[in-house]
Amino acid sequence: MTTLKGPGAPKTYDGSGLRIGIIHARWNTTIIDALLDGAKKSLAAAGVKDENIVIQSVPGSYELPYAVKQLYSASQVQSSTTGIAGAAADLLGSVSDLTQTTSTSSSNDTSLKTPFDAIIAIGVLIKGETMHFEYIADAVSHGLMRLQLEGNVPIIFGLLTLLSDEQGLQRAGIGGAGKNEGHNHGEDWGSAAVELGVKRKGWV
Ligand code: DLZ
Repeated sequence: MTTLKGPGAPKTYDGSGLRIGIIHARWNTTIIDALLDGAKKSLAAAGVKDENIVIQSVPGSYELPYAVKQLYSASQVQSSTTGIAGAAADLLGSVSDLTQTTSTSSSNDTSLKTPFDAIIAIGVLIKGETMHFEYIADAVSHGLMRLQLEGNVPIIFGLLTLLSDEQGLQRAGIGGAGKNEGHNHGEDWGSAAVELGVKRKGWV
């Protein structure tokens, strides 16, 4: 059934060559865990390999922009330190093409050490009695947007800004008091990470 809301008809992208990072907050853990499962499910369905997914957690949503920045920087450093080995592996790969031998295991190892193709930031903010929610929602949204534009890496916006617990449960597909009502937005975030990760390698 076609719905008015949502990202439209699903398209299939091959995530088997992608490296994806996930940073999630731990506040409101029940909802977070379901969203995380949803994201992992979509990544697996698109062929992203387990060993190419790195998951880290932080206490709350406010910590997401800093953590995303550190995770991405660390993957860039990791990539540059494996650069020589990577170049050697590339060379071995082309030699093996020429001689029609099978590629070495070292080329497989080094191929895992590329910077992340996309990072998913997951947090759940539930409005309380103070202005805390507004400040965190605003700061985190702007922080993540700035990071993806300045860092030139897709950052998937997995921050739910909710007016009630039930809104969050519904958006994690576990609403309706145990009836698993709603739609798991984590699944959409996993798919968005794969699509943007693939497109990032070539828009034209
Ligand atoms: C302090 C706080 C509150 C009240 N509510 C939430 C929330 O609903 N969701 C969330 O992810 N984090 C919350 N936090 C924690 C802050 O994000 C942050 O971890 C602390 O202020 C420490 O920097």
